[in-house]
Amino acid sequence: MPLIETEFADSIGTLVMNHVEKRNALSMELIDEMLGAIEHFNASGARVIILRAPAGCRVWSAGHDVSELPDRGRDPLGWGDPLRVVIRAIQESPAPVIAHIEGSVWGGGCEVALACDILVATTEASFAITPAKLGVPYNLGGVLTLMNMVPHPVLREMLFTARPIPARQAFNLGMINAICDAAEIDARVADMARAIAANSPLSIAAMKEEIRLLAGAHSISPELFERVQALRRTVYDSHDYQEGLDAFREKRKPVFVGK
Ligand code: KGJ
Repeated sequence: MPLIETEFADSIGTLVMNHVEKRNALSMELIDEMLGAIEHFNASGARVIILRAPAGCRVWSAGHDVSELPDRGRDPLGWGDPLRVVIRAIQESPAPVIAHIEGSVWGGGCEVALACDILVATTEASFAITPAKLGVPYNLGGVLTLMNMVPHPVLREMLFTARPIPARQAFNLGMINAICDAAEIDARVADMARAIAANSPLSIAAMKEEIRLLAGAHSISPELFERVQALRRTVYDSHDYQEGLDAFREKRKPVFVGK
């Protein structure tokens, strides 16, 4: 059974993440299907891509599939990790990607949403960034996606408390473009998609790429990069990282000791 549904009409590609039993946890299998759909939309000349969950979903995405995170001793969010790959596919697609968000959004799911070009959410939606609940050292590219979208004091609060913020707060902070009732969201997103699809795709693709390149234009010395990687390595080598994974798998609260 496929884990996604797709539709392509009027130059608008719609990708529905549809693994509701696992709350759209971003497993390799789900991400492989998402990548195939994005490639197909790009090759078919899609002018807009809509990324969504099924109507009425309580969880938009539960984030990285925790069962696929490696045990202690290996970087859980390296360059080839499926979450990193799908984030790049969204950011590098020439077509603007609209996140159509119903339900709660967690961890890597939150980064996927925030990597989209435009976010429209229902008033019931919420956003939580939860690596600190698992003991995961988030990677530099991921932190950059978040820093480009969330005011830094709010980002620190979200990262350090791992608590969800409601869609209305995200809207007031400018993290998302629009909020509306669930009954209206399809029409709001369709209206936005049609407006984009009617404009010049070449102009839009160039501007999207310019924004991506400029927003990522931070230079970092090899020494600093190696220092950050060493910091992260200390985290994923730790007892606490393994404890976070074990606790999730055993459905219990983790006990972190700071080692
Ligand atoms: N990974 C793997 N499996 C998951 C995940 C996940 N992230 N989330 C949910 N599942 C699985 C559960 O293990 C259940 O499997 C099923 O989905 C339904 O979940 O026991 P099974 O049926 O085999 P559950 O918890 O019964 O559903 P709800 O009670 O509706 O709760 C939904 C929640 C999304 C609130 C809850 O599942 C949850 O807290 N999930 C984890 C959310 C999270 O912290 N995700 C961040 C993962 N980390 C990251 O993305 C990253 C990048 N990081 O750096 O940490």
